[in-house]
Amino acid sequence: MIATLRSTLSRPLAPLFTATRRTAAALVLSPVLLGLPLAAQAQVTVKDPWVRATVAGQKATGAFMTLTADSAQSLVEARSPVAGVVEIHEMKMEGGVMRMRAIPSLSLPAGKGVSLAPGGYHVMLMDIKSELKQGQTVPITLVLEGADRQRKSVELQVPVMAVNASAPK
Ligand SMILES: [Cu+2]
Repeated sequence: MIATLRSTLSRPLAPLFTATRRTAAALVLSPVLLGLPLAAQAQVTVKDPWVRATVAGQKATGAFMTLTADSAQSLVEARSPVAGVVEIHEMKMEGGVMRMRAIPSLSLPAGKGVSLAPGGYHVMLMDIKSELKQGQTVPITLVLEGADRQRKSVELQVPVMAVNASAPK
C-alpha cells in the first residue's frame, strides 16, 4: 500500500512546461514604400567624394567630388556635423595670388559634370571639432536648388583620404 501511494505522488509535472513550447513565428514585413523618389524628380549624381584628412589642431579642410545634375540646379548649401561652419568655396587668382573665397551657390548645368577638386571649387569644412583621420567617414549634406526654386537635400557619407591626397583613383 505504501509503495503505491508514493508512486502516485511522484508523477512528473513536466507536461505543464512542454505545453508552452512554441515555434517562434517569423515576422515577415513587407518592404515599406516610403522614401522612393517621385517620378521625374531632379537627380544629382555625386562621384568620388572625399574629404582631406586633417592633422591635430587643424581647424579647416576641404571636401571634393564631381557633381552631375540631370537638370540645371545649384548647390546652395552644405552642412556637416563634424564642422561648425561649412561653405562653398572657389579658388581664384587675385593680384597674382591664388585665393579662396565663399560663393553663395555653385551652378550645375544639366548633364555636365562639375568638379570640386583641390585648387578649384570645394566644400570648405571649418571650425572642425576633432581631427579627421584617413579611414573615417564624414557625413555631409548637400542642399540643391532647381530652376523651380525647390530645394532638396542629398546625404553623403564621405571617406577621409590622406592629407597629401590629390584625388581618389
Ligand atoms: Cu576653402
